[in-house]
Amino acid sequence: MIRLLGKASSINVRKVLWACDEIGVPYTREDWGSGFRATNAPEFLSLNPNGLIPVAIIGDVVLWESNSIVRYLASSNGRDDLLPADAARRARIEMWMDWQATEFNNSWRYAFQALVRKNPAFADPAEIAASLREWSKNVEILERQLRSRAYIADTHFTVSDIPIGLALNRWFETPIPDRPHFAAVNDYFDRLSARPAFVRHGRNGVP
Ligand SMILES: N[C@@H](CCC(=O)N[C@@H](CS)C(=O)NCC(=O)O)C(=O)O
Repeated sequence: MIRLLGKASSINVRKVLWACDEIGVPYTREDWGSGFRATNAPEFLSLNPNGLIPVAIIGDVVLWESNSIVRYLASSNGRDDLLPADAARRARIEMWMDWQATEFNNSWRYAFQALVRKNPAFADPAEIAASLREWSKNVEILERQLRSRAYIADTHFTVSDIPIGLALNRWFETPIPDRPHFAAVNDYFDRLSARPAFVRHGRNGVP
C-alpha cells in the first residue's frame, strides 16, 4: 500500500497513479500542491526538501521524483516486463525517462504557460514560437523512434511509456496553432489509449 501525496491534476502525480493501476498496487492519495495543502509546510518539506509533488510513502521508504517512484514500483513488485534487470535494456528505458524529465519538459514549459495557463508572465510571442519549435522538434524525435517499434524503448509496454504518454497527452491537449502531424506518434497514442489505466489517469477518463 502506498500513501501518495499530491493532487490528481498534476502530470507527475498521474505518472504514479498510472503505474499503481498498471501494476496493481493499492494506494491512498492526499491533495497537496497549489490549490490544496501547501508543500512549503515543514511537515511536507521533511519528506521532500524540494517542496514538490508527488511524494510516495511505501512502508518506511519515502520517495520523491515521479520517474524514480515509477521505477521503484516496477522493480519492487518484480515487474521485469516493465523494467528489466538486464543492464542495457534497463538503461534504454531509463534514458527515455530522463529525456522526458529534462529535454522534453523544458521545451514545452513556456508555450504551455502561455497557451494553456494563460500566464501573463509568459506572453512574449518570440518565446512562445521558440518553445513551440523546440517542442515539435522533440515530438519529431519520438516520431522517428516510434516508426520502428510499437513502444518507446522496447517491443512491449515498459515504464518509459508512462512519462512519455503523459507528456504526449499534454502535446495533444494544448491548443497548438498548425500542430505538425506525426503519424507514428498518433498510432502510439491510440495504442496507449487502449490501456484503462492510461485513460483513467492520463486522459481524465476520456477514451
Ligand atoms: N521532477 C519532479 C517535478 C515535480 C513537480 O514539478 N511537481 C509540480 C506539480 S506537477 C509541483 O509540485 N508544483 C508545485 C505545487 O503544485 O505546489 C518530478 O518529476 O516529480
